[in-house]
Amino acid sequence: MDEEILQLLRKHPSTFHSGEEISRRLQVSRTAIWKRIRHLRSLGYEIEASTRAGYRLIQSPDLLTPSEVKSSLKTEWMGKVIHYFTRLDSTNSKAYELATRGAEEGEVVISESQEKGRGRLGRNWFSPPHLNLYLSVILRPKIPPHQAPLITLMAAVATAEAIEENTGLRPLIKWPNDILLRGRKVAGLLNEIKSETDRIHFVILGIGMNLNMDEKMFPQGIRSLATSLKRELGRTISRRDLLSSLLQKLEEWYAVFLKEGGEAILRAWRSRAQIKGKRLKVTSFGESITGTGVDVDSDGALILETRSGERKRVVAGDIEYTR
Ligand code: BTX
Repeated sequence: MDEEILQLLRKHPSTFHSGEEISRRLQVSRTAIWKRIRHLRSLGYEIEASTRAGYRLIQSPDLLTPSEVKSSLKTEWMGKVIHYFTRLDSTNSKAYELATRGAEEGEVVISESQEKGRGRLGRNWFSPPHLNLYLSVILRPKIPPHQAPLITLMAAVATAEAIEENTGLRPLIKWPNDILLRGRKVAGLLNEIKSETDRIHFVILGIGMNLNMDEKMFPQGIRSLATSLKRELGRTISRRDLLSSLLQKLEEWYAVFLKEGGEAILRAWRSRAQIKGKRLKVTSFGESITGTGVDVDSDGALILETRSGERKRVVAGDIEYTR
């Protein structure tokens, strides 16, 4: 019911809507409406109440509720269904569960906080409430499973562009999934896939982005490695606006990928990534190799050349720039 009340109030933001009108439209008592208004106020909505005139929406908080997000979302299909939570273990786990039960392409899981936000390889993603973005998008691409890593590269490009559009900052990408500002991680991607040998059932595109965390809010262990948009810009960024841009960029780049294939994605990715000619140390499945970055191949795997001139192909792992 909260969503319906907000929709009504939002339609004509400067005018009052009488309690009677709202209760007639939603077919509940005026007392029930008053209770919901009180609840909405407790969430940060500023709603003026006048005994004679009724209710009027003055200001919305920066929440990521479906009605808040949809009021600024310009996508055609992505994010039309939003599963919203104030707290979850992990948006990826929830999206995986929903996709297994038949959730459709473009459905999005958003949480204000995560208790067990996940990074890759069993690592954690620090996810305190109301400051950042934590979301997972369900995709059902009709591509062979070996091309799935390209979806990660596609999402990295979309994430970097959404940041740039909202802040003017120019994020770089570190293979395969880190989004960096001044060498520090501002966003990370965790993609999970359910597939058979020749077909993908679904991909869960998990994105975590630091927006409004101050430096002192980061745990000691990652303070020097991580950053937030606020830390870089010195001002607060609207989570709703950034989320809207992000979903829009994802929708656009996904369409490019499906229509034009991986090459278009790789071109955009290469212009933001620092691979070619860089000295790299790659750790993959417990083994480390050092060499010079050559490129990423058409499946999104990293190619590097070792000192002896041998070319190695790495499909998953972490890189460190050694010089
Ligand atoms: P990753 O394994 O590349 O990065 C995880 C590492 O990054 C951690 O070990 C830590 O050093 C550092 N780190 C942890 N939290 C943060 C943070 N908030 N900002 C910067 N650095 C951090 C990257 O994995 C993939 C992260 C995806 C997170 C999203 S959030 C929505 C979705 N749901 C979910 O559970 N995970 C994804």
